Amino acid sequence: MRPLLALLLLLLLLAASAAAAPASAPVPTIKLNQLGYLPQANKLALVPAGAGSTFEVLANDGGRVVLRGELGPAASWAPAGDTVRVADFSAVHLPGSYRIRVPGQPLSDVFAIQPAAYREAGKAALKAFYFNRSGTALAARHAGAYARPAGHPDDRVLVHASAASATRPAGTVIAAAKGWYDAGDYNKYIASSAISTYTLLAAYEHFPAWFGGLDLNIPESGDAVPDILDEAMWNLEWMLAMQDPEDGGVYHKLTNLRFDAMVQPHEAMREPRYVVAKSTSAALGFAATMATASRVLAAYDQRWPGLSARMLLAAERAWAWAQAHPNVLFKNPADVLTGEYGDARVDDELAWAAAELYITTGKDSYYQAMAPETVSATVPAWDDVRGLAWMSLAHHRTRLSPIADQALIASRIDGLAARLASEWRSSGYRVGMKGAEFVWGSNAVMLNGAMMLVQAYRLNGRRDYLDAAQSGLDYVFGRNALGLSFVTGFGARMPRHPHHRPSLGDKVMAPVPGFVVGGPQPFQQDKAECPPYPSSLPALSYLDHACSYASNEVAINWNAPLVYVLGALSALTPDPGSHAMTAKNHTREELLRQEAVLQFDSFGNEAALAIGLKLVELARADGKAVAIEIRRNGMLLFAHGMRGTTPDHTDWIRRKSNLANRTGHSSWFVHAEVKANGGDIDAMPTFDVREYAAHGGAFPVVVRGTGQVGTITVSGLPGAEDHALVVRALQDYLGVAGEL
Ligand code: G3I
Ligand code: 9MR
Repeated sequence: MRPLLALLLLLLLLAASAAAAPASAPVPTIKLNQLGYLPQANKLALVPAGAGSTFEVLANDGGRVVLRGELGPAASWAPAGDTVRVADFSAVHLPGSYRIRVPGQPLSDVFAIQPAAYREAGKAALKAFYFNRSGTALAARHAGAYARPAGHPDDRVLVHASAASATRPAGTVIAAAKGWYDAGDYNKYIASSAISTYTLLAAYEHFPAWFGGLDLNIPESGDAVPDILDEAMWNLEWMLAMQDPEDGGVYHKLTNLRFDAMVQPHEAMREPRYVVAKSTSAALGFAATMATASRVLAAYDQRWPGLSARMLLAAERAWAWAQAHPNVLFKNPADVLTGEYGDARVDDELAWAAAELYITTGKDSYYQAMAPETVSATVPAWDDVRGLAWMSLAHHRTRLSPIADQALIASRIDGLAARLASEWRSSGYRVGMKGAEFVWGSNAVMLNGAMMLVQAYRLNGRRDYLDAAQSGLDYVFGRNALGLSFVTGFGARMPRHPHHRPSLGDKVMAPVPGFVVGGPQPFQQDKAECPPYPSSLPALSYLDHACSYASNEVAINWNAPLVYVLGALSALTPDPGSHAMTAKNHTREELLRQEAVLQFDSFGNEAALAIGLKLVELARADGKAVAIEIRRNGMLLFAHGMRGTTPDHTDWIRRKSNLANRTGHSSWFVHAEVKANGGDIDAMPTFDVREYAAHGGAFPVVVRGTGQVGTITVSGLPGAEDHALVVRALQDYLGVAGEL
């Protein structure tokens, strides 16, 4: 056959199979994370019960057995009606590709263990936001095969009767351009935008080095701003336009009267678009997001002059509107049939907005308005955002004013994580979700749960919280009842027919990559429009069919926690070969020995410069970003913040070096001491955590015969790694060989 003809036939065949009912890929018997694992992560796979009691991990090249293990006890998981045993192969660290073998079962899929396991997926999950941009053409150089003309410019939007005001009567034309399409539809809603945009901003705020290093190949790539923030800006600009300049109120959504047909954005532009009614939930979600953005973007005032201040003003005006209109709940007007995002309770939005405004402004009145003792912590969702308040307070805890109840913040985060981790430990599938939590967007329930577990791990370093978060990601990438990676474009088996208008309307076979689909849930709200579901069990009630908006749609507020968790696990899971691994296990005596050996005969400006530059060089070689300060008798001799570091690191340096100055020891030594004595490093009785941080990274500069004259301090990595970096630089400078 002529090659061209063969290609044509192949394309026809592929097209036919895409249009037909979805072919159900066989469910693998051994279920694992199809994206792979980080070398030092907890690594679990699921094996059907009754399949024997041992497993082996085989190297994929040649089948050498690298691990033999016992399967865990058979355990059931009601949401899937299944009983399984767990293969725990965490002990395999070496990067490579592997399979799992269980006697009598087909071999598992090939999976990888590698340090960058989540980098490409993290980039794609972020790039998905770019692919959902409204009001702009996607050029081939950025979008490849998914290039498309612009849709929905929204430069002429009508004020709907429900949103009419004296200065903007019904029919007034306003502009509210840019923003992301919400999901598989082409509308834009403040509720989902708020939690999504916040989650991206928080991802950067918490892990600036990891996220700051991602090049997304979007139009703004290469400017002075990390791509993740440029992408967030696309939606923030739209959100700003959703505020009525007259009274500070915020429109609930910008939509057609009814959903567009299942066509490409530029083909769907005949319907008029409206801003629809203001609501309290929109004003508060807007206030929280703008307060966060004002804080995170403050460092980029040169790029966007005055923007940070303008956002804070917008946030405070929206807050004031909500104070004056505390209970305007949104309902779709009779002629509007698009997504409602109606929310019966706004106390959680109020707590969240108050918390963000408190953190950004430092005004105690906002803390009081939050009434924190009345606010519980739950897994975030578009209609329940109180968990975000705790997440932000926990991240900023050391810089809060004295009014903040530090113990309450820690206990809310830990209490939620403890509940999720206990469910994780006892569930057959080793996930933190019960049957009742399988609602529309169940995958995002899993991912937001993982995001909250990450907060607890960051707070108290309990490894089981990190492991439970990892399990949430494993579930989404294939360790689930369907054996399916729920993210388009990633995994051995993945959704091919998401409810996503751009994916359906384009000429490309594969859906736009990087989107997590909603996932299984038993209510099947779309069943009148779909072929029968294969099961009504919560974790099996799923259709890989474009009809299925209730189980197979994509949405910005589901992708945002995917982005967060991919980055968080990459940044937090200890790095193998890194110096951290050795530093972590040092005894008290060994840490004291470092201090005794790494002393100077003299310490001047040149020494500080050489050591500072050495630190930069070592960090660079490891692909890490750190901030560094070296002082002698209080005077600054060297300071540098590598690309990806933030003012937060400067504050860590201040507090870690305070501790080294006060105690005469490395801050990592103090950390180890406090832990060994059963203390809480974030609530030390003798040290105010606002002034002192017992985390590794500050090392005393001791001149023999004189005593301590200064400090060398690094921030940006987990404490053990910051400390180990300083030790390595000092060894190098002082010529001290061997393991220290
Ligand atoms: O929480 C209750 C649960 O307690 C109850 O047992 C269960 C069964 O009634 O329902 C649960 O509530 C569901 C809720 O989602 C949970 O978040 C509602 O039934 C369900 O209708 C609701 O679905 C929302 C859906 O819109 C329909 O309004 C989704 O949350 C929401 O993510 C989705 O958002 C849509 C937009 O409207 C339009 N754009 C696409 C987007 C994604 O599908
Ligand atoms: O495409 C719409 C999707 O974004 C929404 O989540 C979903 C529920 O509100 O509705 C979808 O639109 C469908 C509509 O509700 C019913 N008729 C068919 C539409 C496209 O499948």
